[in-house]
Amino acid sequence: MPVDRHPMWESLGMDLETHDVLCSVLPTAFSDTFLSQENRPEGMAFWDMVVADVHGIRPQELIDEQAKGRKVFGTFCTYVPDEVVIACDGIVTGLCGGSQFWVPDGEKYLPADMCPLIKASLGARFGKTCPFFRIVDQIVGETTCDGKKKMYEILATDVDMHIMQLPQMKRPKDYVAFADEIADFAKNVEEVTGVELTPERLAEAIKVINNRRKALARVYETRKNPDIIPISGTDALLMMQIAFFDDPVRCAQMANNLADELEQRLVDGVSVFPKGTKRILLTGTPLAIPNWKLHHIIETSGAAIVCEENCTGTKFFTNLVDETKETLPEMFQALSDRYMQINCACFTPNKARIDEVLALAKEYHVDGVINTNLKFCTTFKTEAPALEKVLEEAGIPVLDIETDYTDNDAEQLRTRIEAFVEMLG
Ligand code: BJ8
Repeated sequence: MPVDRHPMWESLGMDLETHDVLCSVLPTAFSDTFLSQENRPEGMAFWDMVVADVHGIRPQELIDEQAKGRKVFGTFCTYVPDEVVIACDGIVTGLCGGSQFWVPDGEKYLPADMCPLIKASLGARFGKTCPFFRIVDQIVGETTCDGKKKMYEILATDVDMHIMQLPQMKRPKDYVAFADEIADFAKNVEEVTGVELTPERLAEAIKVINNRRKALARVYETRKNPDIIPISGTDALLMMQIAFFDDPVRCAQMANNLADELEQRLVDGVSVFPKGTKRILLTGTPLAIPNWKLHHIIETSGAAIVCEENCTGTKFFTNLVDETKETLPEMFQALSDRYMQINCACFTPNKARIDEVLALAKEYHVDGVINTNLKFCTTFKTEAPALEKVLEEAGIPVLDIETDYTDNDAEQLRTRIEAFVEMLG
């Protein structure tokens, strides 16, 4: 018997009627996208359970922890170091909106020609239709793209915000500056949580988040096998999307269990796609939950996604934080050194992303790359021609796609993707 979450949502001041509409469409979207797949790993049962009650199970856990005095921090970006929050006994939850459902409420405050991720995120808060946005004690923003920066100003009229100043270049002095910014962030987290940050606490938190990275990387490692595809890209994406919300220790444990199963699948020769299925690397803007659109279209058009080079993919777990540092300043620098290696299009220059895509295309034995861009994300869009040029020179076919959260272009996308897959031979 499913638990009735309405009393909890009501206590959060949510718009119950509108939220019920969202709750009524999600199960169909989930079942069409996920349950229609064959031969899914058994380990996916955990993520299926979480997503089946995505606005219930985890929000209730967060509320229970708040009742014990813990604080919840909402974030929008993979540059925000979870370690600092965890070290002060805080909890981190991702907030990026991935549904068209929230966009109209966002457009009441933002220009229509803004990226849907930004509009959906603001809409989720101001429309009172997302429990995570209602629960958070503080939202942590960052100076990445212009749209997000301006959205944070509007959010700040409604909720406590802390903004991290992220450098936009990667010179040695920028690495130092970001370490300094992390130190300021730590002071803020100490104030909000009332917990003093000690080197011992931060060292432990660094290990926790590194363990999560290692576990997620293990799952991805199995996707590099050139002959067997042990998990669909759609399922791998779901694991990644929920990693932003889940407790990091449980996330690592579940991902390790899944990796065990996938490694066994490689031994047993169990593949979720027939031999010869074209292997795709997806790169570009992140895919916030429940944005499953492209994965579903690609994987029902004769291809399999074997790697996501984006923030809901490799960028989230690649590179570990050095665990050997002993003082807080050294640890802040170690955190900066790891986080500054993320190659977001907000940086200039950002050639390292292109090098990374090329390297991953080889590691994952891909037949083609799909470069996807959320409409009106100018930074990622501007990088597309340079990326295409490098891939084409390396003999790797590329398809460039721009889309939003609506289904209006689904058929057109399917036609283009099917033609691309056919072209791969
Ligand atoms: S590190 S990709 S999570 S900023 S898609 S909101 S960039 S207009 S999400 Fe991102 Fe951090 Fe970069 Fe990753 Fe702006 Fe583009 Fe929208 Fe974007």
